[in-house]
Amino acid sequence: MNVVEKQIVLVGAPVDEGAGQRGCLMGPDAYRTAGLQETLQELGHSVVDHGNLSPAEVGSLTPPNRILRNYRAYVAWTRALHQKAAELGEGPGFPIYLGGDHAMAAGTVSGQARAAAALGRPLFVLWLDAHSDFHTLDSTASGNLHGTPLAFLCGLPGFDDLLGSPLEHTLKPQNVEILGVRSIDDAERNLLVSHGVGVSDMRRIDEEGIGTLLKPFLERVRAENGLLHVSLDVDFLDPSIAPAVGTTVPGGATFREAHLVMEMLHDSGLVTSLDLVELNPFLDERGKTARLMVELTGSLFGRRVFDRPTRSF
Ligand code: EXY
Ligand code: MN
Ligand code: MN
Ligand code: MN
Repeated sequence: MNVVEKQIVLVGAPVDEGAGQRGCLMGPDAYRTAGLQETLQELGHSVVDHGNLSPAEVGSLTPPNRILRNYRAYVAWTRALHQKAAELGEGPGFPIYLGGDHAMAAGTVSGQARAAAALGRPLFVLWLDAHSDFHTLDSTASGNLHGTPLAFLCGLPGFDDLLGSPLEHTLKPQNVEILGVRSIDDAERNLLVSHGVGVSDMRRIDEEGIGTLLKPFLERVRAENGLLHVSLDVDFLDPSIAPAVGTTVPGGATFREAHLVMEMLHDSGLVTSLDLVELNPFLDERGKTARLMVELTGSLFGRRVFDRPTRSF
């Protein structure tokens, strides 16, 4: 398969205040250590590493309630990442945001959505995750803010502090597809249904096949001339192949299901930005998870073992 060269921009987002277990702040350097840049360059892409972002300066803030953990950090990271993603999203490069826990997506995806709007195109989001991350600041029981970004991005109320004003370019819930869920809280389920977000849990994936579920979503992105942001949470994968995450849930995507998703995404040519989130190197086994995430990213950018079946069976 001849690979179309892309200009890839790596952006480190050492965010770990949104997770219950600290450690995701080491994620960006774990990807660098696992050879992400070299893997992409070997495929023929040009890669520039913008280093790690810092959170924005934020004045005093009163959290809306006492349950929320590290609320100020959530605001500070969202503003910094939003600005960076809004800039990169209008440029020629392909941004890969290296996390960092999933709270970072509030900034990366909202910035990409703003850029998409400036380009006059809708932003679609493929959320690969064991969770739906669809809590509001009122519905979360844990107060861990990595459980809320997708609710913010879909325009649910109560998040105005994040960017200092109501989110202007919200995602259309019907342009969001969550694949791989197997741990959703009741409050999230009610919100997902009432907002019409596309959700395919592991049971549906088992019954119908992940490729069968992904295909119509990609066809819709293409039909609507959309841009496609992929947000890949380590816990989408089965813990046996990806242990380095603080919120493991048994029964995740297999090695082949994950590679199939990335290979189909590559072949579609539709993906325009990527988050790699929730890697916690503190919980890894000699870099096993970091290396798998790098291999999966390679599959998204054209890495193949066989271009075509070596023989027709
Ligand atoms: N729904 C649970 C909570 O709100 O605490 C678990 C959230 C885990 C979120 C991780 C990033 O995917
Ligand atoms: Mn997540
Ligand atoms: Mn998750
Ligand atoms: Mn987590």
